[in-house]
Amino acid sequence: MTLDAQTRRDFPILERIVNGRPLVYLDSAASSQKPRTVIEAMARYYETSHANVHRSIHTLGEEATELYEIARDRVQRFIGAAAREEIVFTRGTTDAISIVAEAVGRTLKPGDEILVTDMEHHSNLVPWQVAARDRGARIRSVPLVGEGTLDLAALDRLLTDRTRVFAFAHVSNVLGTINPVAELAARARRVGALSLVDGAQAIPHLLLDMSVLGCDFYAFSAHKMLGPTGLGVLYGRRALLEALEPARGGSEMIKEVWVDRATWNDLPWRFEPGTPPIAETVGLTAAVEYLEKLGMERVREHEQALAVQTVDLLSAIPGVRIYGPRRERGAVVAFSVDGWHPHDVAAALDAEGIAVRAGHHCAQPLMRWCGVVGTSRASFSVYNSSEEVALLAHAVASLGAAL
Ligand code: 7TS
Repeated sequence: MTLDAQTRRDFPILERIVNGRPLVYLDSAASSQKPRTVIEAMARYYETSHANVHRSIHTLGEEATELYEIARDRVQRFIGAAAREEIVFTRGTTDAISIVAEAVGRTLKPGDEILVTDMEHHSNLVPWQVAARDRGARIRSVPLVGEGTLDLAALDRLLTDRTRVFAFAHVSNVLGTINPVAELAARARRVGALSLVDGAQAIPHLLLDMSVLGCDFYAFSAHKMLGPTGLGVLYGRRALLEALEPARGGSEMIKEVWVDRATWNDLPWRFEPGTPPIAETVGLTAAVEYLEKLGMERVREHEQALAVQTVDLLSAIPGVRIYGPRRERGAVVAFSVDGWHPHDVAAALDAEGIAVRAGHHCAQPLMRWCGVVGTSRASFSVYNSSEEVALLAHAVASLGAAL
């Protein structure tokens, strides 16, 4: 059985009729849909166990705390982290990157450099710009070559003893390029730089193992991996998190407080000030269980096949341009249609019940490299089918014919 045939019925929203057609949801890179188990786990939590965490010794408080901490264990196992202390819950990928950028930012000196790449999402650029701005530090960027892969020769020149952090995407949200994380992290380490990986588009698609990747920090969002919005994860190597002075304060992250000073809590709570998104972690546990049951190898294979089928079908249509590597890619395919603004492509597809994203995809430097203001983009998850890709290709082909 294909993966979509197995999973489809688990996603209630996919039964929707949109503009008179059955919904074809090809925008999972922006946010994936949620299986019933995730929706029900969150509802059940609110109906039976809700209370604040880490503060109340009453039964509900203890149940909520246990569910919250179980989620941490599940995430630790899912990504192959060495210890539960290495899993910090955040509000999302953007928030996870910002936590590191703010903390490292306080230690930057004039002349220090932050290295990024030309394919980054704004979430992995702007927090670094803010961190560097007041410290006289400088942002440098690894250019792209060929179909949109990192220029590894340039990387050799750009990574120097001035580089404090090398921050890069695991999978590009536009090109679908899969970057060689282990190699990039090892190169960063050789010059004494920290490595931070934006895993927003990798976590829903690839089997991850932090012990193999060897990066220092890894950030991702629950809502792109079948889980709820408002929750993300920052993985950080324990010794580094221990050494990092938290930039954000409040309850939960402290041990003892006086009016003018405080001591910090243990990891990972040191980086989790305030009441966290609790129901969302319960939802994430259900999402992780769902993905584990499918098996990430199978997920990867399915989504890769859909992406390759999309590349093949769309690139055969006259006037359609595809961005990014042809074969080895994540679950996204960005494209443009001659004579059509990307928003008009998305609107025309929406009229047929097909949801794709159009615009700059929060990657304006990359759009400049592509030489466009925006693109349309189809992206895939476990519930998408080969038939849906064929419907997309048919609809895109008829746009060309309509000119
Ligand atoms: N990094 C990458 C590579 C992303 O694709 C996204 C979201 C983010 C960071 C930010 O994640 P957030 O959960 O903090 O918002 N990407 C997209 C996208 O491609 N279309 O909509 C959101």
